Amino acid sequence: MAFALVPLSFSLLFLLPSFALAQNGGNLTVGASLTASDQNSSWLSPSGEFAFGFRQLNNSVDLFLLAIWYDQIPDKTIVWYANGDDPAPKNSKVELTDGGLVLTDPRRAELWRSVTTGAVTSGAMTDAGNFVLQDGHSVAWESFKNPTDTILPSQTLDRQGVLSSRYSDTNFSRGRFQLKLQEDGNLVLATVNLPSDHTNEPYYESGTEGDSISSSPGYQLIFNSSGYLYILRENRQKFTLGVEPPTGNFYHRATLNFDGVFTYYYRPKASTGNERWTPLWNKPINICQNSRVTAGSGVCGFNSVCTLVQDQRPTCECPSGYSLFDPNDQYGGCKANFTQRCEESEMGPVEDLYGFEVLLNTDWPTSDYALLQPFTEDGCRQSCLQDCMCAVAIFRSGDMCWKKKLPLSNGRVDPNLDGKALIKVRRGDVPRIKPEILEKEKKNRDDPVVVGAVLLGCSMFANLLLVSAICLGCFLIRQKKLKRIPQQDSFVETNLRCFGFKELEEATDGFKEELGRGAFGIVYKGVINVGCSIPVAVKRLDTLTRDAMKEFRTELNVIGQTHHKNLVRLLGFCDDGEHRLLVYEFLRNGTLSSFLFGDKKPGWIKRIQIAFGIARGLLYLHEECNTQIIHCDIKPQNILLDDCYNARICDFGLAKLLSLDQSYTLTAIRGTKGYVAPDWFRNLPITVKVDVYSFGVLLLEIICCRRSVEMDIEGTNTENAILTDWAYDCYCEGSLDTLVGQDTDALDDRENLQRFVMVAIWCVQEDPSLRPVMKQVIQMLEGVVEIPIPPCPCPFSVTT
Ligand SMILES: *[C@@H]1O[C@H](CO)[C@@H](O)[C@H](O)[C@H]1NC(C)=O
Ligand SMILES: *[C@@H]1O[C@H](CO)[C@@H](O)[C@H](O)[C@H]1NC(C)=O
Ligand SMILES: *[C@@H]1O[C@H](CO)[C@@H](O)[C@H](O)[C@H]1NC(C)=O
Ligand SMILES: *[C@@H]1O[C@H](CO)[C@@H](O)[C@H](O)[C@H]1NC(C)=O
Ligand SMILES: *[C@@H]1O[C@H](CO)[C@@H](O)[C@H](O)[C@H]1NC(C)=O
Ligand SMILES: *[C@@H]1O[C@H](CO)[C@@H](O)[C@H](O)[C@H]1NC(C)=O
Ligand SMILES: CC(=O)N[C@H]1CO[C@H](CO)[C@@H](O)[C@@H]1O
Repeated sequence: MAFALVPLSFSLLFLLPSFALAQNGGNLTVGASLTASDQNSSWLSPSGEFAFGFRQLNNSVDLFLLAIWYDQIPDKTIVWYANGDDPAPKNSKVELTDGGLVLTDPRRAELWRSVTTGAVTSGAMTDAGNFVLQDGHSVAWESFKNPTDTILPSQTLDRQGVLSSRYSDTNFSRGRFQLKLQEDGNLVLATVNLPSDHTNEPYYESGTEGDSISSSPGYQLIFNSSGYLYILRENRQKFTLGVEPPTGNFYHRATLNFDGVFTYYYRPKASTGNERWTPLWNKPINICQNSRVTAGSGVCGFNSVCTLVQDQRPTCECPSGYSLFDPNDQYGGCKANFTQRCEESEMGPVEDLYGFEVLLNTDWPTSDYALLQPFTEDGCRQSCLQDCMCAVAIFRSGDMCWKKKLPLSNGRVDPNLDGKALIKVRRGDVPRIKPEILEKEKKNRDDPVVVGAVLLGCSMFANLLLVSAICLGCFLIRQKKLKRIPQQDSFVETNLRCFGFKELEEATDGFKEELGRGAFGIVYKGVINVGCSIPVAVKRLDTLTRDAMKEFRTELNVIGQTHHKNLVRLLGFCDDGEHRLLVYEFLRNGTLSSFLFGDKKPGWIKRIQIAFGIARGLLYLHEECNTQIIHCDIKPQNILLDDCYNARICDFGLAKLLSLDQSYTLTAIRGTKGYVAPDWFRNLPITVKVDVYSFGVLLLEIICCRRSVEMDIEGTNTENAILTDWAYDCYCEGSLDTLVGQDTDALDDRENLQRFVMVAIWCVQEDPSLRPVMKQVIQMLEGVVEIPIPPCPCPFSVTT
């Protein structure tokens, strides 16, 4: 209880002075007015949390925006605005009249007016952030029913309701994106063809239009007062958007950002100095790679290329030879700074006039007008060069040449493209090479690469036998309590517990019992006390580089938001001076490695269940959690087993930190033919397919109960040394018996066995584009889809 009291009394203290301000804006009568000037002029809500009034526009000190904002946070985030398209000059005035709110400029010309029903008698700024005009006892107008780009708790959006983005972070004119609850009940995000209202095909759909047979159509978008954002269907069922919001003393908002991403944010109400708006989830997951869009320019405007950066927000960049239409508007599209005239070919060889810049894995999927196939890259270049329509040629998959015309639309970086864009540029008046872009391009590709270090992970659990978790139940209850209490220093923006270094030093008895050694450092056994003692595994990351240290909290947020029964739970962390540690739940049944390769071969059914568990965990990381996580180090030492032999993936989400650590280089993994996908050595982009590869290897190990590489087979049996090769040979010869040895359980279940082997062979295809994604893997494992005959995993290598 002591726990609960501290923050409560704290927040009371916090609120008291605010009540004193209440008389200001709680209840306004007709005639009240505000003037736009350098002085603060606003009406506060009774608690003082929200303010209505004038805000000076950043880029122009003499222009003002009539807005509603959070008044008690330093950045005073704006949640509603009236005159985005018509900024108000200094000394403009907003007045509460019986006809509603009226905004006029100093010459009394009307800039904006609330369209009101009935005669207004009073107005008030509420503590929910809603500005309400009353007509006697009914509502004549409210800002909640006339939203701009943000929706707040206790606000709803009816059918045909729209959120409209602003033009840029600081320009509140109507922007290029719109969120709408359509008449049919579907919630969609779409680009708008400004200055008209026409929207293009949606780039996100909730799929709640209902089909009258199995599902009921959406009726309202509801942001309820506990922070849940969901679509209420006609039959009262809820379709929840995104993940559960944190409970406690937080502000919540969901905003259609100016770049088209609809993001749910939260931040602690209490000010500790370094809190910020933390994105909890966003729609769509990847705004750049939208396969459905066919019309419109795409997120970045015409001729531009979209790349996803932090918090799943897009950035846009012009290819070389192109420059921004509006140098101040990164998202406004690009223009070519030359035009190729078709008559030019008569002026001499086109080769002298034009050349190509290459961008890897870049595509404008909706701009092609011709496909040449089969075709060589040289042929492709020649063909585009000679063709005055051709602005870009995409050469992909080894034999396809797609010719594209201007304007190029929906440009994006797509790591799965397996190809390159040849961008036609004019020689002479454009620089031959634009190193920044090529360099940047390379960086983007390398980004998810977790070089090296991939190797050790949490093999520490290997030797481990149990210590009992007597009060697990007690812990869970405790955890729940902890979650509700927003203690300033105990949590990052997630629900993770923050430990002091001293505390963990005590918990591990001075880092006494070592469980194992991983890529960064050592893992120790510990016991933390949260009312009762629970065993934990404490991972020390003391060798992080400076860059990685900066990323630490970001990554924690990602990991802290994961929640799946096939993942090891992160309970807390320590970020204290020089020390960075992670505190995981402790699983006492050891690693998959010790389970599979121990003395006794474990049962077939158990093994199948484990394989499914791992597959589901990976599917979650790849597709279902808020931020896509590529594990990059799937291997049996990184799979732990809980009391019920459920597979639990550990060490996920650390890949980013490892990649920042320059001391781990590619060479460190070279030569270890094991779980590492060949993509790593080929300088191919690292995608989820590297995990699929590792999963394939792991699946074979689970089937055969042997390691992927048997180092100590000498002389006699070397052809079996590499499990993937051997398995493919056995599969081709139809001799699955050889593969599983004396495992009668497996042989009795031949159908499943055969299927599992086929899936594994698909997963270990050397060509990443041939490998299935985890969703398909699971469908194939379950037998709900037919599995095609897998090709040889390494078509290019010479077989002896
Ligand atoms: C606001 O003021 C008006 C006029 O003084 C009064 O009639 C009304 O009851 C007040 N409303 C509230 C909520 O105090
Ligand atoms: C304006 O507001 C700021 C911060 O809320 C305050 O420090 C300042 O004194 C105010 N200025 C006037 C003229 O009220
Ligand atoms: C104005 O600019 C400052 C710094 O340039 C920035 O921190 C602030 O958020 C901007 N304000 C608005 C309303 O955009
Ligand atoms: C905001 O952007 C629009 C569209 O580009 C432009 O017309 C307007 O002048 C901008 N407003 C401000 C205040 O910069
Ligand atoms: C908000 O919605 C959630 C999820 O449906 C529900 O659990 C909660 O009780 C609701 N809160 C309120 C205040 O209605
Ligand atoms: C073409 O664009 C580049 C930037 O992309 C610029 O540096 C170059 O000067 C431009 N050339 C012409 C002729 O406008
Ligand atoms: C290796 C190991 O610790 N196995 C244990 C896994 O969990 C079951 C059930 O709790 C125990 O019976 C095993 O001994």
